[in-house]
Amino acid sequence: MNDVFGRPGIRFSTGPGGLTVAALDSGAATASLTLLGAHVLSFQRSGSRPVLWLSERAMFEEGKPIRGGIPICWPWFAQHPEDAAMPAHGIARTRLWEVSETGAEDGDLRLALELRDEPSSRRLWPHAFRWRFEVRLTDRLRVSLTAANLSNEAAVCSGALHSYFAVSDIRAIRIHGLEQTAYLDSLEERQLKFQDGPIAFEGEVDRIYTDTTAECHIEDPGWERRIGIAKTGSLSTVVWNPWIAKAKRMPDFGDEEYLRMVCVETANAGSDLVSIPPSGSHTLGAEHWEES
Ligand code: TA6
Repeated sequence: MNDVFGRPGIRFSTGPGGLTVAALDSGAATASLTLLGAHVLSFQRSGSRPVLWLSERAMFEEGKPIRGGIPICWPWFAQHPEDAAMPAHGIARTRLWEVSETGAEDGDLRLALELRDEPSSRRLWPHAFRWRFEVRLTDRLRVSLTAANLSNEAAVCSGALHSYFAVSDIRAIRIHGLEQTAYLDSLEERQLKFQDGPIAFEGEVDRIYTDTTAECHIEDPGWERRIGIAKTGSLSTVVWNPWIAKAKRMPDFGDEEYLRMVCVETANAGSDLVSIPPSGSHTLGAEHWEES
């Protein structure tokens, strides 16, 4: 793979679980992703702490989601809208993607992967599709999912770039950008509520902020930094921390790890659905950076 797609700053190797992992080093930052789920595993500015969080108990097995980094939740978010027996968060994150393109110019690295429909996917999602996931690394990380609908009927989708961020202590951080925004509380049957000030955490939080294109910032006093999150093609922002009880119930999540992570997800969820017409496409994009 390195013969075809290797570039200065982009190398492929065999990683955990025997999965193929791409390591990117732009000089200003490093990142890595696995072909399973086109899943970004890490992003870190040179000389700084990791921006993304990855569970120490993450599993690396085809068919299973990886806990942390940026899971691609597509073409549905959370439970399937009609069939609860379907896998949570869609089919993109548990399938093997193929590298389609790489590029490296002056510390600006690009890597693209693609996933096409096949009989096993059409049993779960009855549309022909071509999904392309692109990663760009400078001192910032930019990711985008472009979903092309190759079928001859509209495809109604929801989804998320489900980013897990590393924090010093969930109890000390605040999330800015969603003040004065309505949200659906997933802990209370998606009851509609309203966010007044910055988001603080004193227990499990699982919220779909709706009809928002806002840029968010995670303010982390413990590590004296802010993490920036900007987005395109997204009308929802999902904020999640499992807290104590839910963390204990997840086998791929350490009991104390809830203290060191928070999800701020670039999404279209709840009532913010995306209808992709035949031969049309939709792009969901997220940009992450660190300010110290
Ligand atoms: O981030 C929102 C959410 O839907 C939570 O309800 C929680 O289930 C989380 O995603 C993780 O889902 P997963 O299927 O990866 O365990």
